[in-house]
Amino acid sequence: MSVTEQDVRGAAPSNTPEDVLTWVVGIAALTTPDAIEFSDGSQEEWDRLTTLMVDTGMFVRLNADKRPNSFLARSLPSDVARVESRTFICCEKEEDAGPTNHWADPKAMKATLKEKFSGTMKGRTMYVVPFSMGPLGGPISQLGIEITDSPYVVTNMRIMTRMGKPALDLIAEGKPWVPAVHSVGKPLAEGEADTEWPCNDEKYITHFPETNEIWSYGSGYGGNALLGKKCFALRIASTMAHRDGWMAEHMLILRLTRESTGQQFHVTAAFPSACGKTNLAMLRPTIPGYKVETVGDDIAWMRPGSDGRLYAINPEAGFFGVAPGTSYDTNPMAMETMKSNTIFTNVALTDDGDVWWEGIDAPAPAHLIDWHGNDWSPDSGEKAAHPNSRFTTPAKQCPIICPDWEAPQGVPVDAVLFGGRRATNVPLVAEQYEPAHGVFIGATVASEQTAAAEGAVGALRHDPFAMLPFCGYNMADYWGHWLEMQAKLGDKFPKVYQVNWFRKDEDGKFMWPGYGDNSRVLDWIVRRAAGEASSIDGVTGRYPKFEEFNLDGLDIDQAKWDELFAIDPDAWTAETDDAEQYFSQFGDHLPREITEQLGKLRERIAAAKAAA
Ligand code: O2Y
Ligand code: MN
Repeated sequence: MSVTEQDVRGAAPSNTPEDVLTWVVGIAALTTPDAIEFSDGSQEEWDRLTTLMVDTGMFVRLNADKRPNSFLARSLPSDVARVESRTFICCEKEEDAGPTNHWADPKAMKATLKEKFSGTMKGRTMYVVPFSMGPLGGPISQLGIEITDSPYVVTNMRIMTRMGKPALDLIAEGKPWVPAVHSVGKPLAEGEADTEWPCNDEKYITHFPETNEIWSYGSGYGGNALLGKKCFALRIASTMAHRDGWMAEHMLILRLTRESTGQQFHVTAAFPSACGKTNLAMLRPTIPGYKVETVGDDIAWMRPGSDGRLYAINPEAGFFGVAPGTSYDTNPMAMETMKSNTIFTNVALTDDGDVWWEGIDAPAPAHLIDWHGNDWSPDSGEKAAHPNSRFTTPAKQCPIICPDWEAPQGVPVDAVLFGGRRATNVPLVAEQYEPAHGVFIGATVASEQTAAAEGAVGALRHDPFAMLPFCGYNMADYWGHWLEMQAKLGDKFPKVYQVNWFRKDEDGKFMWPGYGDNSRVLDWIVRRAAGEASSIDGVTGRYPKFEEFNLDGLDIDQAKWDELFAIDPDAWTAETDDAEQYFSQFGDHLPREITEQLGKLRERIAAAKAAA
């Protein structure tokens, strides 16, 4: 017997508004689950669902002495990452999705989804998960409700969002909410046993920006299934922000406090995947004088405050970080955060019930259970943890979480950084010449692909504003929105910086130590914001002066410094030709200011060539 309207009304908390009930009844009629639960976000619910998943084999309970209240899940090899090729923006006009998104006609996609979701929850429980992105009731926060047939999703959402009763209470007060429907796409026949990772080979991650709806089918993993994150907080939120005059960005948020004066500075930073964003979000400075605290590691929602400055919140409540490469050496704060209350996905299991992955501090043990659930030894010849294996862990457990990370009004932003993984051409740091140049810097972000990403290793992928997979509308219109926000805030809009930690020398060695030493770059940026440091005009922007930059304790002399900032005019001519070609796909949507900035860059290259 599948869930009836009476069942929905019986399961719903008494204050559930009629519009929510009507929606849930409709989805239940379509998907025909066997049971229904409204998530309240309680400890009792977490304990019950985690125990249920341990019993069904979806979760392994980790050793309670080593990793209290923590679990391991293993997905199917066909469901290990976001699937950009199956991610759709469904708006009336194709050009509003733009050339960098997969567009689908909303009516046609709704018809497909109706077919796919029909009976998809049979044999399963439907969970109704109210959640808030951002602090509950905050002026920049937004509400949503995810319907899902995956208890894995419910428990992950409890970590990643403010989920349950308090969010439903706000919805009951009449606050707007975004409906999000998720199914793993694996109905169970009468008496059929469930698998450890139910999913479907066919996947649809769909967004309807004109009606603020999300429908996701076929995957149980990460960004495909935890719909508050990439689907809501970036794709749908970017379209809401475009309409309503705010910004939804793929950016970490950091606070730097000067220990001598207590002065605070906040920077946001956007990086494509595999550029060490989580490490920067939890940076341990190698230079004295600063306390660095984490506000967010992945997404920033920003709005102008009453003082005309831009204020940022982290809409999430947890970190969904990549495990491989994370260690006490590379990111001790992440390691401390995930000591308890954490869900691991696709890492290896040690014989004493703890987790292991490539790049963790400990050498590979003689025996592990790998992410497929098979016996593994160091000479197995395969990775024990999947390269995209993850930890889902509460942000509040981070030892350097900023005391204001949940401030409803956010933190005022002093600078915005854009980076990529670039072995050549791009200097360590460059400051914008003018606001439109800042947008040009963001629009030309590109990064070399690593093994963890879809695409050929080493190939350069354009990833404007690190938003390529996450912008819910035409990318060129998004650049136009940035220009409008800059015009609105005038000189209160934070300055933009291009950074590159990954430049290599002729021998293929990294020229910059990176990690904690990136605090030296932040120090210069903060001193620029405070009006204390000067700069030199260069081809790609304003550069720091060698003598003013804190290189204490590093083996970087003037010659090495010059290499870090070297510009080869011919290589940069090729960069501009490539940018021009990339921009051409946007046709009339490309803001005039971007073309102007390309012209100005070409003039600076020509001047550098003439001077050489
Ligand atoms: O593969 C996934 O589903 C997760 S992707 C992800 C997770 C956390 C933060 N950022 C990302 C990303 O791809 O930018
Ligand atoms: Mn991200």
